[in-house]
Amino acid sequence: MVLVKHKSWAEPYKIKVVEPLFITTREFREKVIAEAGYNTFLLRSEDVYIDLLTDSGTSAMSDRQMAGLMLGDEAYAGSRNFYHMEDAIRKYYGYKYVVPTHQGRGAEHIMSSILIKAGDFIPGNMYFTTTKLHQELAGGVFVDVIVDDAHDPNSLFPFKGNVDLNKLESVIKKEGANKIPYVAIATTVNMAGGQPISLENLRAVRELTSRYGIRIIHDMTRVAENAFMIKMREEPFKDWSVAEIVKEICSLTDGATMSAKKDALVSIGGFLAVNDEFVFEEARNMVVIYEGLHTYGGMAGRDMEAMAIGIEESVQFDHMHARIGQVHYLGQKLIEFGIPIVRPLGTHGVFLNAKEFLPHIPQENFPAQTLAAEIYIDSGVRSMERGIVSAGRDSTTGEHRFPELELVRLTIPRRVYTQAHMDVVAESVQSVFETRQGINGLKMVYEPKHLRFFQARFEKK
Ligand code: P70
Repeated sequence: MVLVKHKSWAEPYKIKVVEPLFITTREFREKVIAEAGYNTFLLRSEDVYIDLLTDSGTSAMSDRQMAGLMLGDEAYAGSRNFYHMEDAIRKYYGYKYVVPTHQGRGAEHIMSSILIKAGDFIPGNMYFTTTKLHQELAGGVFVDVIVDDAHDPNSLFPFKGNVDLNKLESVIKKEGANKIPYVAIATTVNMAGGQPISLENLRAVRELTSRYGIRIIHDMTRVAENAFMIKMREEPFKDWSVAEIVKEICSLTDGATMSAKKDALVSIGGFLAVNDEFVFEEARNMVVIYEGLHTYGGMAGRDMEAMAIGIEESVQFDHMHARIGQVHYLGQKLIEFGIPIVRPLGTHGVFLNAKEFLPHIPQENFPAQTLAAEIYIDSGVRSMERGIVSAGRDSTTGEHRFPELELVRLTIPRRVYTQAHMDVVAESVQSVFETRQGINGLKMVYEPKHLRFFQARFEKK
């Protein structure tokens, strides 16, 4: 194959099926966002124009994946599609044993219950909401050991997903290796802005944890995106393929949980994978209680077939180049407009810095929640709060946690929108930015006990 190098990337596909979009009026949007308690999770999808809530389960399938759906073997036990999926996981990720689950949090539940006991500590490269909750429900305490740069939206450090090795070693020395069932490593780090960890850093984490006999459990939800960033930014790996880097990352860890709704390009699905036979046996026992039989774990045969194909597509260079290229296209536009965003740009979305966008709104009045609602009102673009509402309350004091990062995430589904959609999004954010002085904060009027951001309700202050 002759590779012609151009300055621009283009999508490595053409469009075969389209889904119409509808634009509503500002008056209508003001009404429905108020009815939704100013929470974008509570909007009806049909009232949304461009949906950048999440990249989870929202990507477009390829024609090969669609054909795979027709090959679904919906037998209760031993579906042929399970074995295809297991083969793909072994081939591209290298883990030995696979237990399917309905999505990522199903795998987190099982992994946390098996490995964590009351009083344990789990150091990790920044929390993720569902992951941390399952660690806590199993009796553990999450300890953030990510580099300080990750908490600074203006730091240009290229690997904000890196672990601070000194922080990690201090936790091990303070709590004792026997109180640390594993170190949790995410590729990429969602809450930091979709930021990658470097291979050099991961190798150092492996070396340190091996010295203390501690496992590494890998949240591999966006591992191929992380691998692409390593290829682009980490000199020694520039000639490695995305697939080779993915395999190398996985080989440095002992097991993984996966939400296949992201990298692996399916609407629903997940799994946990381990190399340790004991953990595998335990997980196989648990999966039948909470998810389904060990050869489907909550997925239909057709979902598993689509996942097997999606895993292979996810490590293709052209796919990743266009996927991350589109995220960076939007980010670059916003930078040119002078909008405060997290830099360097990450992989699955652009993260607006609500503290700088709305400096007159104190964090207890939810600047990111407010900004997400305002963007929806302006254009019907749906985004997601990733700040104080997502951080929840401290499990001992019951007070709000006040995270450094108060962000609004514009998350890009894979292979779904065009650059023209990105232009409209950027222009909408710009118009909200121009009128920011007139925007006031919110007060919370309903707060669920767990993962409050999903269902909390707000009113204008
Ligand atoms: C998102 C989604 C899911 C996710 C993840 C990482 C790094 C695990 C999971 C859980 C969906 C979501 C979840 C919680 C809050 C908001 C949104 N992330 N690890 O939009 O996987 O959803 O399959 O159970 O990003 O970022 P799953």
